[in-house]
Amino acid sequence: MGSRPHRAGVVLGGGRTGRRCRFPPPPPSALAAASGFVTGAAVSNLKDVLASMIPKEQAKIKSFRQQHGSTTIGQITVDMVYGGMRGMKGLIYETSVLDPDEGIRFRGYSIPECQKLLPKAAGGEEPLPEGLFWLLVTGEMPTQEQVTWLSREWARRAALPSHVVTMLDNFPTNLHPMSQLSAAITALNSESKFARAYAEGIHRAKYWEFIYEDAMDLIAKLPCVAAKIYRNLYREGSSIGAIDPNLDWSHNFANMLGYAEPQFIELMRLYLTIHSDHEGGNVSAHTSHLVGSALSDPYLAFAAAMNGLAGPLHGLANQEVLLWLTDLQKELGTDVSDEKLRDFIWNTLNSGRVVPGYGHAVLRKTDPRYSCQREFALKHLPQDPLFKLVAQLYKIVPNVLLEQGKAKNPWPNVDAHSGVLLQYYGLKEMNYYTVLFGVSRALGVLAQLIWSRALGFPLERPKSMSTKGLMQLVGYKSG
Ligand code: AMX
Repeated sequence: MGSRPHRAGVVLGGGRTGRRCRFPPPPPSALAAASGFVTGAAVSNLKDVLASMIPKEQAKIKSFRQQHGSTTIGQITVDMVYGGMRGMKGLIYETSVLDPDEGIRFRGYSIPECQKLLPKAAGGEEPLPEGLFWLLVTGEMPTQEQVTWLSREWARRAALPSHVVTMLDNFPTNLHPMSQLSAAITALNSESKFARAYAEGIHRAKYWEFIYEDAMDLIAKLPCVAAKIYRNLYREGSSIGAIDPNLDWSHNFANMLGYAEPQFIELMRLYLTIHSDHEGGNVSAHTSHLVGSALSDPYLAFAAAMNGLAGPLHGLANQEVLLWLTDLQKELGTDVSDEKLRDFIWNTLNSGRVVPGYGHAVLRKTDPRYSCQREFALKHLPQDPLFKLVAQLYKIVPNVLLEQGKAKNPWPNVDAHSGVLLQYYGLKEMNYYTVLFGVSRALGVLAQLIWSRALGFPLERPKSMSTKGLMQLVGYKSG
């Protein structure tokens, strides 16, 4: 694996039966930008920026570990071991930190701060995910030029190898979009520069450079894979068309999906920014961290992450929310009293199910990712009946969950709102929603994967115990 020569015959998936669309060569302006240093003052080539940062970070951590390597940072209780390791401080994840009350901070910046400070598209108001990726990788707010460089760089790397297109075209229509996404990402590892370099015996100090290349390639290709899945399943296999190197990543993605409305493109920019990262312990981030620690290449590590994201308690919750809302509307109609909603929620709970889109393993307040989507809805679709229902549920579900007294966090998470916005613009295929989450999640977990290899993190291998061993350890006496 990884030692095959790079394929020349890459295609940017055409229709299922139609002509394949060759990836157009970028115009000279894009090539100039892709060589970096387009600005004069600020360096625009992300790899150069990283190369200058990494030795300093390595030295900082070395010195820290020399001083504090044996300092204790917490206690592990028996409940934590049985309770999914909640609250256990067990891994380093540099790109973002989740505060239970305040929500996510990307390299120290809250979502409202990112919305204000990250570069926007011309005429746009929402942040560009390219900027967020730059921020996650470097810890610095990027310039407009740096973000433009990334857009062009990703456009340049977007082409899919023909075997992945063929594979996607041959999947049965009853294969879930997330399974298709995961399988396609796994198959993309034919392109892994890291796997090839490792097979050739690359020095470990250079790992990060190849992880960086794979991360950039994978992020660039993901919208093409995702759009191909969408068109095969819901648009009769029509062509996704060609990438325009002068457009940003989200705009190209929206075009390939077949959505040209400017407001939808803005929604995509916001959506792909806010779903990117949620510190390191969530299932998708932790999975990519774990699999990557075995030096599996970024394609394999990210495919594993997507299998975790496809779980209904994690990313699939956005699909579950829309299914639940659809059931609710089918049963109760659109104009529903608070009392009837309460009964419906209680029925869900009493039938042993969770209320999707509510609760969180770390958060203890309303998820700011929910709040910023609510703001978007209030601005652009305040009269949408489904948005009104979601807003009504926001007033009722937390009280019911509090009354039930089980959920530690009765407040909505990101998934309670995202589908409502998508359906408003016509993207009503709810089985597809987690794929959009997955495309965004690449930004966070791959940014971290670059740093994990740059900082030389070892194979992850926690200690497991049997119940018998744990009982002996703590001196348990039965009866
Ligand atoms: N509806 C009903 N019960 C809930 C609940 C909800 N939304 N959230 C938590 N609970 C229950 C748990 O199932 C658990 O019940 P148990 O004691 O009978 O097993 C109890 O409350 C305590 O759970 P917790 O400590 O508050 O939550 P957790 O850390 O174990 O789980 C999560 C967190 C997200 C899995 C849970 O809140 C949940 O299932 N929510 C609904 C699914 C969802 O929205 N997931 C998306 C999360 C965000 C994301 O990753 N995309």
